[in-house]
Formats: sequence, structure tokens, C-alpha cells
Amino acid sequence: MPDAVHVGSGKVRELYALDAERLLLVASDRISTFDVVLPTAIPDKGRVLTGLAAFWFARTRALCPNHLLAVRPDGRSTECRRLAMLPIECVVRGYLAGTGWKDYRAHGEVCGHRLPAGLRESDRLPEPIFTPATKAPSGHDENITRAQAAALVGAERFGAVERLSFTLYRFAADYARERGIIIADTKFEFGLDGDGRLVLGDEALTPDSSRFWPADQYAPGGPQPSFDKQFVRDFCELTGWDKTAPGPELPSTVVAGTRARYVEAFERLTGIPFATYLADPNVVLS
Ligand code: Q0N
Repeated sequence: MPDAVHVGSGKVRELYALDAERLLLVASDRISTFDVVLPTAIPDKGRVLTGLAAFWFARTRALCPNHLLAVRPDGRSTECRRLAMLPIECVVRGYLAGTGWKDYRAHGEVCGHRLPAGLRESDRLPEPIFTPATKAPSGHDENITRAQAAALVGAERFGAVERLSFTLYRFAADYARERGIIIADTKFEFGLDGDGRLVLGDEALTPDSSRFWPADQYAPGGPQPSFDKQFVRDFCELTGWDKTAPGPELPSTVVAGTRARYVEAFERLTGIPFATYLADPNVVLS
């Protein structure tokens, strides 16, 4: 891409500047597990995530403006409006998992939300909670209190991103639940456009930015299988890998099974055959 300047990297995505106003967000087929990017790619994973995020952006536009301008014909790159990103990650949790469960077990609360006693791992919460985080110097996300988040972005802006995050989560979680997928929690990133308006950025409501659980297997009281990554996790556990880089190569059976799960998530949520998306990515926008 001779005309694009590389401006950032995530674990599995790259960001390029197209011009002063626009960025290109490219989703690779890389997969991470236990916080390590594995040496084996999952074919089309980047296209599935790009298509799903674009689908949600199109369907939530009336709830919240977002940065999506166009999906490129390759199905894995999106042109986005350049924003001034806020320095917080906006996490909404509808279920008790991950660091939410760890913090609850240790302190009875998560990011300052006092929760009822006696909740089990993966229990549905009485109401979704907003649990902001920051990128710690280590690169890891660190949960912060509402007061810390409000100090970082301003009290008024904090109230606005919290309300938008709840609205987006409820819309998507209700929609996904009807299609057999529990969105246990999710992370949004917001920025400001040139007029100072709040705009949803990054990817949203994908299995990489959320916990997707198969609803038909939901059984609180322990960890839930991941809709997308469970074959990878199970394989990694079997190998005895110590979860430090580099991770193990994945056998073709695990690759194929995992690809099928990503495609299944895409098709269940969008109602569109994945082959139709590959032929014309714009199908997710209408
Ligand atoms: C931006 N990040 C987060 C993607 C995520 N629309 C935007 N305008 C300005 N900056 C950003 C966006 C977006 N989205 C978001 N970094 C910059 C981390 N990146 C890492 C690379 O992949």
C-alpha cells in the first residue's frame, strides 16, 4: 500500500493513515489466545470480524454515530474517520467473567459497583454494569473506577459514553441472544470528531472485542466455552504450553473448526451467507 502510512498496530490489526481525515483499519487472520498471538492464522478471520463490525455499525448508526466510512472489496479493510480517541476503554458487562469475576470474588465489587452476594462465575448480572479500563504501561488493560475514568475524560463526557455504551450493549446483546449467542461483555472505544461530537471507533461487537458464548450451552457456576476460540484453547491446554510466547502451531483440524465457528457467528448474527459477504462486502451495510 504505497499511499498509506502505518500509524498503529494492535495484536491482530493494523492502522494506516489514508489522508488527514481518514484511516484504513486492516484486520489480519491472526488469532490470539491467553494474550499471545499464535503462529498459525485462521483463514478469513479478519474478514469475519470486519464484516461483523460493519454490520453492527450500520445497525447502530441511529443509536450512536461511528467512524465507518467504507468497507473495501477485500472484506478485511475499512476506511474510517480519524478521531481524537478518548483514553478509556468502555467495557459493559452483562455477565460475571474474566477480571469482573476475579474482582468480584476478591472484593465483592467491580470498578466500584457493589454486586449482590453469592453470585457465581458467569452468572448474569441483575443489570449490565459499566466497568471502564485504561491501557496500563504494560499494555494490559487495567480496570479503573468511575471516578478515575471521569477524571480522564471529564464528568460530562463520562456520563455520555456510559449511556451510549449501555444503549449499544443492550441493543446488540438482545439481538444476539435471539440468535443463540450470549454477548457476556464487550468493549467500546469512542473518539471525538472535528466538531467535538462523540463517535464510536475501533471495532465493535466482534468476538475479539467481546465474550461470545453459545447460549445453548450456558451453565453458570464456572467458565463458559468461547463461541469462537474454544477449539484453540482446548488444543493449547492439551499441549501443555506454558502460555508464554511463542505459542504452538495449530493443527489443520483446529484451524478448520475455528474458522467454521467464526463463519457461524457471522452467519447467525447477520443472517447473510459468508460467501455472499466475500462476493460483495457491502451486503452487511444494507
Ligand atoms: C485509533 N486505536 C486503538 C486498531 C485499533 N478512528 C480512529 N481515529 C483515530 N485513531 C484511532 C481510530 C480508530 N479506531 C484507535 N488507535 C488509534 C488501537 N488500534 C490498534 C490498531 O488496530
